[in-house]
Amino acid sequence: MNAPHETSTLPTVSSVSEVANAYDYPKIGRRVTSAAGLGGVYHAMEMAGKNRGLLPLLKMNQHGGIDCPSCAWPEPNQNDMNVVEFCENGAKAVSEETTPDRADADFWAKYTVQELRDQTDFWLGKQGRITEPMLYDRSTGDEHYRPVSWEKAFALIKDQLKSLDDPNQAVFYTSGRASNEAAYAFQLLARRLGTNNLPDCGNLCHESTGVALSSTVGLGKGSITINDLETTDLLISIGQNPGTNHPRSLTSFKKLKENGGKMVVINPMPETGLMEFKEPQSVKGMLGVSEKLADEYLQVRLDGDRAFFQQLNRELLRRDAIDKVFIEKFTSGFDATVKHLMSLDDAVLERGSGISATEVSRIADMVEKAESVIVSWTLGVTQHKNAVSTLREVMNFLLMTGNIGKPGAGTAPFRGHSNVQGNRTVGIWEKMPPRFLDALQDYFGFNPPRENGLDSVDSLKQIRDGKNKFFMSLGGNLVRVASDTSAVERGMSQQEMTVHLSTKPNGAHAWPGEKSLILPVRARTDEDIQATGPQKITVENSAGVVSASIGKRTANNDLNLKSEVDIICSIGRETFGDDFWQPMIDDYGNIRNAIEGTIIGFDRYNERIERPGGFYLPNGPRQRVFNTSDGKAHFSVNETNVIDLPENYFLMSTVRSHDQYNSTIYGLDDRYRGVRHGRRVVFVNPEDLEKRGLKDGDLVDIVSVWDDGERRAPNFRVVAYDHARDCVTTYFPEANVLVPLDSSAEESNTPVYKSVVVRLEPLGINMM
Ligand SMILES: Nc1nc2c(c(=O)[nH]1)N[C@H]1C(S)=C(S)[C@@H](COP(=O)(O)OP(=O)(O)OC[C@H]3O[C@@H](n4cnc5c(=O)[nH]c(N)nc54)[C@H](O)[C@@H]3O)O[C@H]1N2
Ligand SMILES: Nc1nc2c(c(=O)[nH]1)N[C@H]1C(S)=C(S)[C@@H](COP(=O)(O)OP(=O)(O)OC[C@H]3O[C@@H](n4cnc5c(=O)[nH]c(N)nc54)[C@H](O)[C@@H]3O)O[C@H]1N2
Ligand SMILES: [Mo]
Repeated sequence: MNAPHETSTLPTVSSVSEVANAYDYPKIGRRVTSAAGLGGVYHAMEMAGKNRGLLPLLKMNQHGGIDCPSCAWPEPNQNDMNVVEFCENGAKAVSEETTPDRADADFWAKYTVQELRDQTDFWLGKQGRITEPMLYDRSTGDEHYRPVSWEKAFALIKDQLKSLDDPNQAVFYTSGRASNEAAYAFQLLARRLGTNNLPDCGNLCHESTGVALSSTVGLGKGSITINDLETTDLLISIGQNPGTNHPRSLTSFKKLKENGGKMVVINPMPETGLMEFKEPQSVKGMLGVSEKLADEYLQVRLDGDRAFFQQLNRELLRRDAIDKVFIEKFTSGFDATVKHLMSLDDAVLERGSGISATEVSRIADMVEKAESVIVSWTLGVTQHKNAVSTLREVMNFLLMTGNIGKPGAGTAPFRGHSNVQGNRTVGIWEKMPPRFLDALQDYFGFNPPRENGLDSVDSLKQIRDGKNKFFMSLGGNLVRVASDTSAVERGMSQQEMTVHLSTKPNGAHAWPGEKSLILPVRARTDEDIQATGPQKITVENSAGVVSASIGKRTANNDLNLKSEVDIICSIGRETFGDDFWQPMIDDYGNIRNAIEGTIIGFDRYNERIERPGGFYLPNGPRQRVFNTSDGKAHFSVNETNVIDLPENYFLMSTVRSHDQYNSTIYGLDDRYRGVRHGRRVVFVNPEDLEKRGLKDGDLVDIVSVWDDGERRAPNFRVVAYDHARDCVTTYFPEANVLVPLDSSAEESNTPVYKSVVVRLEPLGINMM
């Protein structure tokens, strides 16, 4: 057996006091069981006040203001806007950007790269905004990053790009916070160099959604508007924790309930934000009165959603509760689906989902009564081995009931990063269609590469295997958020050059290539003035609405930062000498003209973003137009694939706490799950604890077993929790070390972060 793949920097411990010294020390208390409310706004204001971030907050998500850099939740109609349209976690995101703390030259002089490796992401992020460009050069023997001029930084990147034998030795990664303008410039840089290696965080997130929706309804995006959500008869929410990750959606859930709609929640954990709600801006909410959200809660087994939708679809077929007119007119493949569904075994499906026939029948009753149904989902569905089939089964459900392309009905994948959907629209994709590449060629006059590039997982394999020379990251923190942490760390540092466009220090900076540049950027909240005056940027939300965002002047404007567009286009200008780069820096309207000239749906782009609320991109499924091979929406046949566990093993999911934004750790609490002061916790059903001889408070190592050896994440405190049986949940990114790069979903290649087979190995220490 190979050596365990553990994170090298974590010590093992043998007593409670050692735990307290070596790790954060989680304490478990009472859960806060209704989301938002005065508490939420109080927490938000507290952080904002401390960090002088109040001004940007008040302009957040308003016309002429800043689009919130946190999640991709759509803005309500301008008339429905609240005076303050932001949530606690949006406030945290803004106050992280507007922080007065500085990671300046002294900070980088104080810590060697090795010392940075020993720090947590929480500590790194708390050091504050990076103040000037920094260079690390291993060949000098100096173990520190040192200040470097922008000119020298661009010249070094030019030399490196010119020295590659093959442009495919370069990888250009994007995190979904980048604006449409920065993302478009970034894909142009990669394709000008000659590679389609444009992985993005979307590969790790909603790729399964994109694949399933494109193949069934011909567009890889959701079909609903915010108004649909608020007026639907029935919302089925699967695998999401909106109280933490899309808090502004709770206002729409509440409107849905006020309008008489019902909610079904499918989740292995009864997440606070889905069960009860207090609206911070209403009198009742201020008085602390909470309202019930979920009408039905199904405690599904991890990866059990496919089996559940097969149970439900069978039940609806048995009842003949289907929309025959819709099926006949708009779909193909129905008969094969019926035949397959009817051949399945109820007992196997029930074992797969953990949901009883009685529960299925109750949900079928609700579906039968509803004139319109929406299914919403996020990562609890997309990050499994057979996630694409699960979503195709969800589509079978919506298609057989005719719930697509009519008011109050359709698909609602809640996107992650605030502009992850827009990045993809404007060309951040390793396999953009030939139509786009042709348009790029016509517009800019160079010949873009035609073969597909690498997605995130395949890029990381190339990096791990020592075959990649240049890595550039437009935001994000791929080292921390990817699978197989230690292998990725080693791979990153084997490269000739790594370049990070970042706001604050993060784990990726601690694993530099031979040469490494940290190029500090203006964030979305910062004012951005170029030759033609203040610049706006644009973003697309989960509902396909494109709107503008303008930063405001803050103390950060005095730092030696550049905008992402400026940095990327300057690299393009210096490296290739083309005359199209500088005008794009001087006026971002020129980038929007290029987007309009190369991508469908952006006519009169510069004009239409001036409208309050922006504009909708075309959406076929919303109009029952299906851009598939036969112009119909496709039914599909999906295998059941129940994961059977060896004795004493669990299925493990990795999720976000309430105090984090992916690898940015805002704080060490997760008050909705009752956790304080720590993150190394694993939530387990009390009956499972008893069955396996474990107790609440036990310290355990989490171990996963693979063909190439075991992977171990040490020292997690067991927390007895109302969790689906035989399944456990812990936090990402601490547990990413347990997932091999090779464990990724069929078709979408998204890492399997939510159904990892693990055992819990007790260390003989109890922390109660
Ligand atoms: N504040 C804040 N906001 C964020 C983020 C953040 O880190 N912090 N991240 C952003 C990003 S990039 C994204 S992609 C989104 C992520 O948004 P979410 O998908 O809400 O994020 P997770 O925390 O991974 O939560 C997954 C949920 O799915 C459930 N789940 C896990 N496995 C299964 C399963 O097999 N079946 C079902 N039915 N449920 C399951 C978990 O219990 C949990 O409730 O949020 C975005 N918004
Ligand atoms: N186990 C497990 N792993 C997961 C997931 C999971 O659920 N479980 N979820 C996956 C998902 S959905 C995603 S999206 C990825 C997240 O992957 P990423 O998007 O790569 O990671 P983030 O942590 O969001 O990136 C944070 C960094 O972005 C930089 N940053 C912040 N704002 C800006 C800005 O305005 N401009 C620039 N240039 N940089 C900025 C900061 O330096 C910060 O350190 O993680 C994935 N990994
Ligand atoms: Mo994401």
